[in-house]
Amino acid sequence: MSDQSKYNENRKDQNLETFREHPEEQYLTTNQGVRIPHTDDSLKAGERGPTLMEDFHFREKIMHFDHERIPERVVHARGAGAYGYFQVYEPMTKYTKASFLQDPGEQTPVFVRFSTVVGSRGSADTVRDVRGFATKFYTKDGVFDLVGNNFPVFFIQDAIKFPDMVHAVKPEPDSEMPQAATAHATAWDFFSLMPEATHMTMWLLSDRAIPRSFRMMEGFGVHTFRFVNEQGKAHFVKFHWKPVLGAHSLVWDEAQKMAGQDPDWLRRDLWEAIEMGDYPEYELGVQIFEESEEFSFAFDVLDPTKIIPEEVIPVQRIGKMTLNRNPENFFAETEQVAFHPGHVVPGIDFTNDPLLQGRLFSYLDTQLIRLGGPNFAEIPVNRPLAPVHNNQRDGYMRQTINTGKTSYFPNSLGGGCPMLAPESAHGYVHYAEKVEGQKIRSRSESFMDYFSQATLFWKSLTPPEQEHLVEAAHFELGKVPSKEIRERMVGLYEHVDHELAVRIAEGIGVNIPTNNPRPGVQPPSGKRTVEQSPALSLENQKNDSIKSRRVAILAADGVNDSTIQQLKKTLESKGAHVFVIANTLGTIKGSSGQEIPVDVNAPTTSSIMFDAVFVPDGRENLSQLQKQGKARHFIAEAYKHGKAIAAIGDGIDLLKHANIPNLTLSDPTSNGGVVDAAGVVTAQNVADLNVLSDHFAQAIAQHRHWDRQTELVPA
Ligand code: HDE
Repeated sequence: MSDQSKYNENRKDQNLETFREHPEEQYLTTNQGVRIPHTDDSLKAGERGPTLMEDFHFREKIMHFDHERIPERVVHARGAGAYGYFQVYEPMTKYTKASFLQDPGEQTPVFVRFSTVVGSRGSADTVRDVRGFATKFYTKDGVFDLVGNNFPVFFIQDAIKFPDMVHAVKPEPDSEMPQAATAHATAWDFFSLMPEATHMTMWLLSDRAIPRSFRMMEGFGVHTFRFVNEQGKAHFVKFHWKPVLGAHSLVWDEAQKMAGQDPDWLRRDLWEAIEMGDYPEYELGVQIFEESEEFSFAFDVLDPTKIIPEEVIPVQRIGKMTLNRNPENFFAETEQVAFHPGHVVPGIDFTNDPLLQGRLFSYLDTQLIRLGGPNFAEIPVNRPLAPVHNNQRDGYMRQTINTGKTSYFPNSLGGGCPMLAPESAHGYVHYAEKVEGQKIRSRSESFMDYFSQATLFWKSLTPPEQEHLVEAAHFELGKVPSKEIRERMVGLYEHVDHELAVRIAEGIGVNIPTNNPRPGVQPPSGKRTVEQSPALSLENQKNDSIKSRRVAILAADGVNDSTIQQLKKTLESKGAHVFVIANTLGTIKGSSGQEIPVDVNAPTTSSIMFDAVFVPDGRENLSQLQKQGKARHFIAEAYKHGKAIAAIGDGIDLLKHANIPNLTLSDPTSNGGVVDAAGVVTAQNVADLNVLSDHFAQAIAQHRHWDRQTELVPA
């Protein structure tokens, strides 16, 4: 097979090219292709007279504009997408016949859309919310959509509760407030009455709900699915996405400020990373287990409010996805992409998870209202690369010109075509699961342990992560006027962990209810689970790289330019991006007289846009920076947010003027050496710059340093 014909990442790109419009060197035309010489004035009867009906260009232009909008997604309205490809590491033949999981030499094109859930299309990116992580694989055997989230569990167990849940979390219906947030009465009213949501609310209150970047976020298929192999044997499988950069989060203060300073933070980060060649990468992970193990766990594997701890069933990393191309048109691609958990390919099948089963209806249905009819699969981004032949016909906006006389099966006039595909020709055969039962509207008792995994989550966090969770609860529940609701929530958290409940109650003016029966059942004893799962803590994530991290250098005239150059060189060689920030754009003058280009001017930025900050030496530089409240605030805020900070020589003076109590800095009387105190890296002697740069890089890779006293920092 030649490289050209091999199934590879370019396939989808080539397929899209048929639909692209390129305006370069072209004349302006109407939709009918008639060239237009003038588009600034409508056709009128006299210069000051009425516009004429016959102005077809005017009518078409306005008509099209009037109809530019389609309904936004009822949930996950705000999102950002990217193209890329997936490659499996080893054939997964033993478990699944899915074609894209067989050949390590093959690249399967993908389109991914990341999203927030609650906010509308124009809302901010950094709100406290779940993030969607939906992947469309254009496989040889048709489209497979893995429509996941960045949390491995969900609020509810049965799809029939979804409209209630979404109505509760969305802006309240009378005032349409608040935007894009769960910190309001109806959300917590609902959660407080739905004990099954308790586990998910813990994730929502945790740092996972404010990711640093879509590129540093895990993804989860949530439900248990099935892998089915050539022999028809099935295994259960849970899907995970593991970001190669590790999973990292913002802090809440930063997230809130960012919503004002750059509401597009996450989509900008994704876009710019791809433009700069920092391609986001995620490994596909699977937890695979035998059907015979279905009842061996202390929870029901069909219950979407439960994880299978990685310490019970390890996550095998089976392949890697690389995102390497931004869309060319947001509406055509990111807005019109239509995901559906029911888009599966041979080798992947469903389970009876009642949330999954309900989703199988909802996603197809929602496309009808959103995209205007049943032909949405013909929209370029949605088109499979596998050929499509069937007897479905017509409908709004039909693109395909089906040839021939027959649109029914069986037929003889059309030679029986399109023919039925036997399993050997990759026909999809549903897994023959044995099912029987009485019609019954109720829930299995095996779904009714609502708390033990919320406890597992709490116990798996480190103390700083626990503190963030408690602070988040103070914020979220602090916005709930009803004392009864706040008290009910504390009552639920009391069943998770007494200390958790006490700490939350302290901040929101309620006591733990005295009459607080535990709803549901206790988990069965003697079955597989763990007391603690280190994999749940973000602090156990990979922190060995500073790739694509943003480092600010605060500078003014008189800065030591060779310090800047050297530090830049070291950090950029490790993949970071370094920005010189000064009061104005243009250039500043270095101490050697050299002009240094300014990358960002101070009025447009602040510390929250960076992962780390460096203050170089230079006497004049320092005397200017010390007079700038913004520069001092930059340091204090970065300190408060746990970020790596470094300064050398007299640059250290700015740290002293940043109002940070009890800072440990390198000793001015010592001859040399680098001090690294909780991610604040300093050296008096400029000759130590190389050692300092290495320490600084390690501090940046740590992501955040929580072992600091930040309460008194005024930022
Ligand atoms: Fe969704 N969800 N969902 N959801 N969901 C939609 O489909 C729904 C659920 C998820 O970037 C909608 O095309 C129901 C879990 C993502 O285009 C809608 C239930 C998970 C996206 C819908 C759930 C998700 C959606 C809205 C409960 C993680 C955005 C627009 C049974 C595993 C996809 C659309 C994109 C979007 C319904 C629960 C993930 C209305 C009924 C659990 C990532 O069909």
